Amino acid sequence: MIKALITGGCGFIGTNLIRYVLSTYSDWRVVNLDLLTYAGNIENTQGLEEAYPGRYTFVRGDIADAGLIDDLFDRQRFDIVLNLAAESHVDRSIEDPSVFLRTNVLGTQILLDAALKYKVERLVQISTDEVYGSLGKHGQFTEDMNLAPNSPYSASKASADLLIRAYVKTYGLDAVITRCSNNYGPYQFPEKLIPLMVLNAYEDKELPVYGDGKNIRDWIYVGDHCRGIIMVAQSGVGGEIYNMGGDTQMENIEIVRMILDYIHKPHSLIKFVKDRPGHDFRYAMDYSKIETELGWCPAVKFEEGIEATIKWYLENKRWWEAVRTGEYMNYYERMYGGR
Ligand code: NAD
Ligand code: TDX
Repeated sequence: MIKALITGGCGFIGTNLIRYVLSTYSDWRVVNLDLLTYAGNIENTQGLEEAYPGRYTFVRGDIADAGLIDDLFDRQRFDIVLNLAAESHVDRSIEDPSVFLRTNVLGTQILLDAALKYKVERLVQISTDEVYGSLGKHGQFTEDMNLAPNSPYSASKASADLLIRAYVKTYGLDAVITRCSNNYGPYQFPEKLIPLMVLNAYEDKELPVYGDGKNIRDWIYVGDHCRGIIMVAQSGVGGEIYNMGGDTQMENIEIVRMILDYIHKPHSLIKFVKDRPGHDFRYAMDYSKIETELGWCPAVKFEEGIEATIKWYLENKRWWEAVRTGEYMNYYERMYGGR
């Protein structure tokens, strides 16, 4: 049996990852450590204890709580740690960077210390394309590029990546970093572009597009990312970094129009609003390293993935009504009211 700690397992990617691991690898046991912040939803993993007896456990806790982490690692003796716990939304990091530093930087360092102390065989850090900064019209990010983060969120993720490099070099920790482009799919919190636009379109609300809508992201279906994370965990080389991308560069406005067309709503719902400060223009990933070395490439075509995702939101109204709490409504008003 492989004993894995997955942090942030009640969030978007974590939920998809845990479901993928439990259903695909019968020799993996998973402990999910999640603080259940506004972005974490215990309902996402409901039923897993019963569906996979003895293979899934939930622990509520903070990766930045050194005492709790030490105790958990001491009791569980993990073989592998996959760190997805994070504050993940750029706009929130612009409002208040402090919690991003606490969770994304300090929390990672506490996990690294525990991994060293309890001789974890491998730690996988789930990082992001945003650490490389922004591209102009041409080119792609490669793993050897300098880090040039532009938001407090991406700066916190880049800081964690640098800490990992230091723990590999200084203490000989076996750690690998994955850097992936924008994910979409089921269970994504409706503060991010795609679910926010789907729900607003469904409810005939305005669709707030930042700036001129011409910023470009490279979209990947979350299942492809999860498959890549496990490949890196199993076969990646310690100390290395692996980019993943979806081969789908699209302007935000194109995606918003696609969503409206799919739900049969008019383009007149689109509202161009004040741009995000420091808004990165374009991300694009060169994933040839993981393709050549580990045989990974994205499998889900955007047209299929986006259709399945929109369908999931339309069929899971109860899920998104429950996550749009008072906190969410306040956030929405602060972010978009009068913008
Ligand atoms: P998310 O915001 O949906 O989920 C984050 C989860 O972490 C939540 O369940 C939350 O409760 C938990 N969490 C937050 N702070 C915690 C703490 N201190 N201790 C324990 N748990 C805590 O995020 P996501 O989109 O699923 O992203 C997961 C990871 O993948 C993040 O590290 C993010 O940087 C990275 N990533 C995301 C994307 C993307 O497009 N969403 C792309 C590349 C990389
Ligand atoms: O209301 C909106 N209007 C809008 O035009 C929102 C929420 C977003 N946007 C634009 C901003 C971006 O150009 O859409 C694009 C995507 O925005 P987000 O969904 O906020 O994602 P992004 O900022 O690209 O970051 C995402 O990808 C990398 C994730 O949130 C990160 O966690 C991940 O690391």
